[in-house]
Amino acid sequence: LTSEGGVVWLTGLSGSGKSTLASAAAKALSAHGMRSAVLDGDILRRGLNSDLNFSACDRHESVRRAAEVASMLANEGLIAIVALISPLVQMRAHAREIIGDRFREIYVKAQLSRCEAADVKGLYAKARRGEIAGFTGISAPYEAPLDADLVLDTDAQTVGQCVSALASYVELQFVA
Ligand code: GGZ
Repeated sequence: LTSEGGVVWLTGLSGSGKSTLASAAAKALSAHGMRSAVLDGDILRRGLNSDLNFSACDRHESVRRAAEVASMLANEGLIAIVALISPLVQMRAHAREIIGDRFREIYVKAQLSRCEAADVKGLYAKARRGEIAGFTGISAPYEAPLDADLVLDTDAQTVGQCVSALASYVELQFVA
């Protein structure tokens, strides 16, 4: 399959499953002969975004940088799979502005209570103890998308189901 290049932008709470779905979707697309690249917020923050903190202003900047890189990748014909909390509507609107008509917003939907109960990295507990200031969902806002292009409900569906839904969606949207 030859893809035209595009960006699927995964937004959701910490622990909602964005990173897992992004890397599994990349594998699924590669098995179908499509080239993709994952831009994961957590990983970007170790390098490209290592100068940024979690203030609204710095989060906005991290979104802007990821959008610029994703746009370049899409121009090269790749599917850029972005996994960033990108908590505010305005931040995602800015990403859409940068990327243009190849941008698709994917809501990785999970109840805060479930993300917090699983607390894979122990960050929610730290946030509740006040050891992390401005933690998304606890002490900083998350604005769920009202008009996402695709919703992946990770509470109701298995990882496998979400990955197939995402891979099928990408093929439908971006394969010439
Ligand atoms: C939210 C935080 C915070 C705060 C550290 N708020 O689930 P994780 O742990 O592995 O991934 C999260 C990551 C969020 O980075 P992003 O670049 O995706 O966020 S944003 O788009 O809002 O810029 C989380 C961890 O960093 N983390 N402190 N205060 N998540």
